[in-house]
This record gives sequence, C-alpha cells and structure tokens, in this order.
Amino acid sequence: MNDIDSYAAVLDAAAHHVQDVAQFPAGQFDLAKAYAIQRASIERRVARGEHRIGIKLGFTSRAKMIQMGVDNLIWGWLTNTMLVEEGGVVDLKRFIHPRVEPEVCFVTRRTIDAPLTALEAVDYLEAVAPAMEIIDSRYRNFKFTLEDVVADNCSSAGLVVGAWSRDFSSLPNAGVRLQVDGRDVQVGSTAAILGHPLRSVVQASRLLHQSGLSLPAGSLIMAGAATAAEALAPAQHVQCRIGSGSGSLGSVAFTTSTQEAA
Ligand code: OOG
Ligand code: MG
Repeated sequence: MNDIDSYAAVLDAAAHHVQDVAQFPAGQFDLAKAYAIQRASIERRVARGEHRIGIKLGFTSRAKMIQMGVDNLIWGWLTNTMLVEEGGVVDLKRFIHPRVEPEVCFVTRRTIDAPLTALEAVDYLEAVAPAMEIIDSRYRNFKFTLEDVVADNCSSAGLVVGAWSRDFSSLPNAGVRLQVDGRDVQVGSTAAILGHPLRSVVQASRLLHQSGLSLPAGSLIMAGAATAAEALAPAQHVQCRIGSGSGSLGSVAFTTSTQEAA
C-alpha cells in the first residue's frame, strides 16, 4: 500500500465507521497530494457501491473561511449516499459532529469539460435550488489545515436539496436565512458566495480542468455556504430559505433524529 492510499484508508474508515481521527502531523502532504488522497478515498466509496452525483465547493465565502481559519477555495465529491430527502429525518448516528450550512445547489445540463466564463456558465446549468449541506469533519474537534480538509473530501457528509427552478435572476443577492426550530441562527446573502453564486460554477469548471476531469450532465454543484455553519443537535427542525417574495428560490428543510450523533 502506498502512502496516499494509507491516508485515504484512514479517512475513509473514519467516515464509514463514524469515528473521528487525530489530525495528521503537520507538513506530511501538500495540496496536490491531498487531492490525490481525496480521490483515493472516493474510490473506496465507489468500490463499496456508491456513485458520484456531483461536486461541492468549499470556502467560497469569507464567513466560512473565518470560521474555519482557512483561506483558499477547495472542492470535493458528493455521492448518492450523502443525499437526504427534502423534509426528511436526518439520522444523527451517521455523523461524528455534524454541522449544517445554507447553500445553493445547481444541476448541470451539459458536460463541463473546459473552463467557463460567468456568461457561459448559465448555459451549462439546468436549474438551481435552495440547499443545505451537512458537513462532518473526520478530524477530532473539526480541526484541520487546508491540506487535511481537502484529503478528507472537504468534510462532505450530507446534502438536502429543495425544489428546482430556472430562476437564475434572483441568485446574485438573495437573502439567506438558516433557521432552527423557527429561529434565525444564521442570516446572510447569496452575494457572500464569491460575490455571485454562478462564480462557483466558473471556479468549479477551472478546478476540474486543472485536475484533468470533466463533470457529466446531470451533476450537482454545491456552491459553498453563504454563512458560517451551525452544529446540529437532536430533534431540531432545520430550514433554509433563500430570497423572499418574487425573488425567492424557496426553502428546504429537514428534521434531526431524536438520537444523538455518534
Ligand atoms: C469544510 C467544508 C467547507 C463550505 O461550504 O464552505 C464547505 C469545512 O468547513 O469543514 O463546505
Ligand atoms: Mg459547504
């Protein structure tokens, strides 16, 4: 076993068995190697029967960079087992120390196989939806460096996607409200996502191209959280609303199980 695969094995086992791991000693791998570890860990999921459904971007907002002490855009893979049904119950036992964050999700209608401009990006998209991501770092206490979190597939653990629309016009500056049991816990704007969530698609196209990868039509792209993330607790009703009135993308919700996280 080479060492890329041994890091991947550790992180994949942590996710699979819902058991945190110590952060790796500093400086053991650079960013390129971190992405190689990420890729090897996804291969392990695929070998267990999961399949890729798209990608997610991370640290596209200042709020997230500040919360996690990291200052570079990252990306990771989404797989089918991460999908949570809209309005459904999220079983906290599947997670180590889950957090939720408000996002915007795109679905593509054409293969993305070259770097796109912002003007071109819309042509590659089928629809947009309000969404929430559930992140769950495999590292103890959610502590990591940029390289660590990339190797850990950017803390990807779950996502909930609301109703699709083609209303791209309300995207640039829509209000974002994350509510728990009817109370606002995070409030922001879609403008916090790289100034405009479509820029996440542009960045995704560049990052994929740099890695020599393409993204098939029908893939999801999670644009990155507009606000800081919130820790999840048992028996919560969690809702994310994007926009209001005629400029609304709508809302998306889930409930957490009465059982605590692992
Ligand atoms: C890393 C994932 C960041 C986002 O939307 O910015 C992310 C983390 O915060 O654990 O998903
Ligand atoms: Mg996210």
